[in-house]
Amino acid sequence: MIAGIPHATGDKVERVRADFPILATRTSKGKPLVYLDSAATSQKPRSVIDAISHYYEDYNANIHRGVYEIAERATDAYEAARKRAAVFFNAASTDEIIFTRNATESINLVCYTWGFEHLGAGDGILLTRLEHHSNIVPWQLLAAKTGAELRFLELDEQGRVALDDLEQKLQGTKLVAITQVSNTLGTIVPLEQIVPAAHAAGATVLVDGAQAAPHMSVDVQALDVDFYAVSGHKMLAPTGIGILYGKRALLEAMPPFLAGGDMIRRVTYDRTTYNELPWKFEAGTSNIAGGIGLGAAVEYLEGLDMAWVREHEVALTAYALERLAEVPHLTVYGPKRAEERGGVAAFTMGDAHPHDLASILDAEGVCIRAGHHCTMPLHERLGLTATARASFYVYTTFADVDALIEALEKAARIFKL
Ligand code: 7TS
Repeated sequence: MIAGIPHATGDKVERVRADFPILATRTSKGKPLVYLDSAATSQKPRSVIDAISHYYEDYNANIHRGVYEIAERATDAYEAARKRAAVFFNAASTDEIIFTRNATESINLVCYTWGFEHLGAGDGILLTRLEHHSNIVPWQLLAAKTGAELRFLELDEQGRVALDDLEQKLQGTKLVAITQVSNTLGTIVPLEQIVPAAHAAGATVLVDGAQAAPHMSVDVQALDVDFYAVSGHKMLAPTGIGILYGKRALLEAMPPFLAGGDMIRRVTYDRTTYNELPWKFEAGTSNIAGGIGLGAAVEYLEGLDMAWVREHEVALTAYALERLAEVPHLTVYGPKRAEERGGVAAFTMGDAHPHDLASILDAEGVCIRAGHHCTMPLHERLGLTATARASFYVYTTFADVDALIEALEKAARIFKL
């Protein structure tokens, strides 16, 4: 047992934890909550919860229409959140930030607008073997309708993306749609190598940032991605709000996705002209509270500093990998070095079923996810049907990792491993 790696960020984590009301709660069995499922969804700080209640209690009104005071306040707060997100991701302009429901909707928006306009028979769509179902299934649907073809970048023995045949796979590829961080193996995908090569080959690049945006500093201009998809709920914001970043020229040329109120400039019974960006892609009444909550979440993350967030998670992941290696019969999947991964660790323990493991851990107050984590094809490639997965965030402590290990050792005794 390692008695805790020296870790300069420890005091700060304790201060962070105090901002998350749920972390002070106990399970029905009286156990302190050890939340290790942040890759599924993050917990929410008090400032986000307050921003949402404040909206409903003080200035609830629909946006972009009312001329009265609270309607204007609601519109201003919602648009201020968009502006904050634009700065956070370093978009060239606030208009390039489209609010969606989540990363899944962001990817579907690109698929059904840009994708169906630009991809046809024989065109390549290049993914990695790491992708979440959200970044596979839309392209399969498109391929089935258009005759476009899915291709995949393979993985090495540590689950890192192999780039040796990148140039070859880019030939005839019109879209590269890849995750930045794997939600299962934790692999960080080398966008700095893939994006320039994709552009040189004439391909457009969509990045699924669901597991990256919450955990590291993301600069969409420096990355030079064409589209970037984000889920708010994984980065301290409420559920039901996400972002699609897109380069302005691409967004302007794209047809609308959903049609209805708010996305129009002028409608007659015969025809419609569309609103300008970003509202062209935001039909119907928006998730106003969600947008305002996302603004508060971004503000909170800015206050923490994304460089610290990443440093904290690398330290935690390194510690978790060392400690998990001590547990008998346990196999962790993905890159060996913490620096090459996000804060997730998927593992199996002997032939114990991951769901049984998760249930035993639950009795100890330790929340992990078990299953295929919406990466069934990846699990199949690893020869697995399911894994158990612990995932970390800004409020996770070394003590949480210790609690995980202790609960796993207990499970090993129960399974007589
Ligand atoms: N892309 C990646 C890489 C993800 O990890 C997820 C969600 C999504 C897309 C979809 O996000 P959504 O907010 O649109 O649903 N991943 C997980 C997970 O790992 N456990 O629960 C959800």
